[in-house]
Amino acid sequence: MNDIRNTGKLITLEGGEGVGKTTNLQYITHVLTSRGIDLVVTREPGGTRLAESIRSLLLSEHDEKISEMTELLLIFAARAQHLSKVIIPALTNGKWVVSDRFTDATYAYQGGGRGLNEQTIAQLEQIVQGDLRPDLTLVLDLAPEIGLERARKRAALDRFEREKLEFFSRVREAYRHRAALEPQRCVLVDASRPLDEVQHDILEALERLL
Ligand code: T5A
Repeated sequence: MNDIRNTGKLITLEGGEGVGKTTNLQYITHVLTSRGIDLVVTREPGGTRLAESIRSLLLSEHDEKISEMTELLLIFAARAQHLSKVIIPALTNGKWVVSDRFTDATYAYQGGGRGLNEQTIAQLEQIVQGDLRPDLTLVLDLAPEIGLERARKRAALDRFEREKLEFFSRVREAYRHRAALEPQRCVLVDASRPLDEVQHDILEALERLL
């Protein structure tokens, strides 16, 4: 699917809870727009009205437990909608897309966290995305204890954030594993440092892409 692109690039921002994705998304937007890049900023799960409804379903508590496979399929259903309505049209028109989370989150949360088979995720990735992969993925790395503390201070916890610490340790390991597997695409950023140091690394990665 990479041949659908004109000149647009896909940048994704990843990491566990409260690592600073939203904060740094604003910084990335500022850097790219100040270079005159036409940009679409979006998020997963979500990014379209229908996909945002799936997000609400995924993040809220229900009296019936959502099975791991249901969760996985809902995430890819939201992604299919997001790709067809937002990401692919933007890239085709030469725009850059910056997404707060994408498929690495599925490998980290549903694969690492929930223990679903990586091959199953890879199959769904191929079905839903074809060959489309991000051009750059910034993986913000932080001990889950610190990230959860930051998230707790900010807002009420959602269905994922109520998971146990071991779940988030597995998520972190899965992210680190993916970053190590694909060093050309992924940049692992130590997010435990002050924001200006984190953003220094982000800027370097963006400069390389520019
Ligand atoms: N999900 C998603 C899956 O399970 N599978 C998938 O495939 C996908 C796509 C979505 C949930 O869905 C799950 C994972 C998630 O649980 P989300 O809203 O994207 O949720 O993710 P959250 O991690 O919940 O996002 P948050 O908004 O909680 O965290 P952020 O955006 O990483 O953190 P941010 O920027 O809000 O920062 C948190 C606080 O820390 C401060 C900020 O000021 C803020 O107060 N901060 C720093 N403080 C000190 N030093 C720094 N360097 C700091 N950086 C930020």
